Amino acid sequence: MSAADKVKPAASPASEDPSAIAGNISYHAQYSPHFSPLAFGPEQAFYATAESVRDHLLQRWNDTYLHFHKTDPKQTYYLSMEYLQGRALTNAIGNLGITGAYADAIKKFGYELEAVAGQERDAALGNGGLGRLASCFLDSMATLNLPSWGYGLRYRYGLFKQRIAKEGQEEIAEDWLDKFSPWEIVRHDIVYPIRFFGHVEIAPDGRRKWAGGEVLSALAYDVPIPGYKTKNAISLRLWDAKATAADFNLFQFNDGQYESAAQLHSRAQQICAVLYPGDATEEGKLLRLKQQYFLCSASLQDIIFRFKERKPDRVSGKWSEFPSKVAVQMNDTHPTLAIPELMRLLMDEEGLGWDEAWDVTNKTVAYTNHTVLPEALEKWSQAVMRKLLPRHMEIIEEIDKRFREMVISTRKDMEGKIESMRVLDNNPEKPVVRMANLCVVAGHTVNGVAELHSNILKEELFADYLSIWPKKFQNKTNGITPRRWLRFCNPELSEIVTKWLKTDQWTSNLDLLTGLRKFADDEKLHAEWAAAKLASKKRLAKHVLDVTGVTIDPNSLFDIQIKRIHEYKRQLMNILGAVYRYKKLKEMSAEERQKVTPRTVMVGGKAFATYTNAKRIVKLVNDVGAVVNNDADVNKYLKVVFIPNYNVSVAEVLIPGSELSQHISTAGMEASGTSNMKFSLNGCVIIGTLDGANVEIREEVGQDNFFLFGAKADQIAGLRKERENGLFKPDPRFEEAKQFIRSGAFGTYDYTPLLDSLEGNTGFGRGDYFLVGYDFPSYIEAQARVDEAYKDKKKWIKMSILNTAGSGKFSSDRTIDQYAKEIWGISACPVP
Ligand code: GLG
Repeated sequence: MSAADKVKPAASPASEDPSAIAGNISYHAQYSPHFSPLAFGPEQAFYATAESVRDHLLQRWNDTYLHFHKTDPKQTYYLSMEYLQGRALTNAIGNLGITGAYADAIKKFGYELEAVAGQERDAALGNGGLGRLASCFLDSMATLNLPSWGYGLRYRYGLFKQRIAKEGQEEIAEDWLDKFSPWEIVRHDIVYPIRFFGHVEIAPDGRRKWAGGEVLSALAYDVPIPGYKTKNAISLRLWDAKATAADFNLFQFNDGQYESAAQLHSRAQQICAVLYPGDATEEGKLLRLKQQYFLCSASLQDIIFRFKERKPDRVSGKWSEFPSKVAVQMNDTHPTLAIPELMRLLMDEEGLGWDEAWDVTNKTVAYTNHTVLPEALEKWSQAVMRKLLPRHMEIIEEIDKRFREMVISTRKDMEGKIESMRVLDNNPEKPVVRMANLCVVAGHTVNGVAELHSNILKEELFADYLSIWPKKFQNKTNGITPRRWLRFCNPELSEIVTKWLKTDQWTSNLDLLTGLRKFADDEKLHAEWAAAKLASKKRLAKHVLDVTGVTIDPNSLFDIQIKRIHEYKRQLMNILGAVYRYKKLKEMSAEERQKVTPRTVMVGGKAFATYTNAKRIVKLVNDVGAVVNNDADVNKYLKVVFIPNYNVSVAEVLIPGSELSQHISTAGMEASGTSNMKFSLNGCVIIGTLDGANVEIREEVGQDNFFLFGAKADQIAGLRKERENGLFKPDPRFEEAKQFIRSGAFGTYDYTPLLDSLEGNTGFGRGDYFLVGYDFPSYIEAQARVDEAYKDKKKWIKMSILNTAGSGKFSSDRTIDQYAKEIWGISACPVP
């Protein structure tokens, strides 16, 4: 039956009355030409509903754009290779305050809102925390009415979709655009040329000019981002790469040379095909660099266009005004090319001299570092850079030269440090450009993402620069949006919080959660809290059954670790712990087992396609699960489940249902972590090391409400040295767990190389670099404390409440407010 058979279409966009909304949905079902008009199943209902919501968003988007245009405030542009937006429908109507109206409207078609919302595919244009952080930031920027936009790329196939097969993880292309995304608005008038390769010429006026090579177009797609309870809606502008009809060689095509006829078209398609294409080959490296430049160039041309658009009488003599109107934030080093690109545009296109262009660039750009892992600090081959971006390479060389001269002339004492501080590493075997150094040298501010991490940046990674620019370095502890990560994903708990605080203002003022502390012993609250948790656990159990076929017991302790799979995050320690637990359970008598706290261990996350050990870990979790879950002796007391294809919408089911979550990285290695904040906010207790934001979470929720174990950051180097010197003595429990796996208890797959990485004192793939062996005993002991604590239901619920109550600091509204005031110098610009 068609939508119009049920509800008469009425084209009244942006109404908040359920009947009018239903009419608008019906209108979209018929006149938005995506599906044939007769069928109206849940999928069609989703797309028509989303398009109807988009009408609301567009209205706000337009009003906001116009308001910013008229008031001409200083605006922030957030440049990020990743955004993990997840689903948008529930979030959009929630932020707009029209959830009830939409639920009623959808009922008129015979559907439930939740089922319709469940049809949406995740926009998964990211990899992990860095991408999800960017998405939380957009939500807070809009909510705080800040003049700010995000820029990114419109990857057709995202990162990848994870499937678990017999051999372990398989990657398949993400299908979020297989139909279409109802949230993006293509802007056919926003197109910029992007050049690659070519050479540098001297123009008649003496300016340097980049010419030749190949030129593609960047086309803008806008995703409106509504703020919570405000009229403001900002933009996430995603660039797609295009070639034009003029690039299509009709002559060749008619001659049967189909591939060469459309060569530029296929190169354009490669640019936005996937996030982080494999970079083992030279082609792969070149493609990644192209992507980065594509994002930077399109965004900066657009930013300059808007700078001029807002005041057309701004003459070129006024470029000094640029930094008072524009702030550019580089999310990690991926958008570093924004620096030489802004220099190039200012000098070659706008005619500024070096000093003036440098001054403008320096006052405009700032850099956030998200990791201290050396392999993640990008370095690009100078040869590749020179070939793809010859003019930028000249500019980078000049930046490097001037930096060296500055240090030599002003800081004699630093001379010995210059080589490691330089932008260029001219090692003749492998000359590279160090992107992080370029960011530090050119940016006005550099920040880390949690206190501990920012201190490591100042004391270690960037210590030499600190003595030159003591004021350049800041901390901005990460945050998460309380809208998506409590209000909308956990309605049961949200209602309880609102009821006990007697206000729902916590949704935009998360510090109010401390008001729960005084009820932490209240039995009525305990009963409600436990009931909400159980409801979420049941929903989670259903998800697990649906995607894995494994039945889990909602009365067992739900223990979750979800994040990208990486050796430093130590999922291997988690699974070794589960293996040890399993072995002990096997050794117990039936009576002894009855005293054990039943536990369901869940692990989820994607392993990068070429990261072999990470993939082995995924396989191991699955293999352990297959044995444990089918072992009738013990599976009442332990289940181990790998949750496939972890993404934002899966997290929205898992986090509310969690009771214990693991944030167990080697201290000093996890810059911040943000899922730790989400868990804690949802009343989940953390077992973790003193790493990243764990340190601050523990401070806020209280040390009694956090299970701490493991070495501290300042011990790690010493422990590694000790190990190198052969002084490490492994605990028998650690040996036992490894030996059990080696014995073949979990199947025939060869785990030797994975386990060997934990053996020996040093060496590539050996030597237990992440100190699993060192921390294992204290980890097992902390887990035993968890088991004991869980037996005391009252105590556990109190811990849970105090976790939520102590989460106020971790709102991304707080984080963004600090960025706005302390880095960007922007202020709120609400649409009246
Ligand atoms: C990083 C880090 C995380 C951090 C996130 C956001 O590994 O610790 O929470 O960025 O700052 N690359 C990442 O995902």
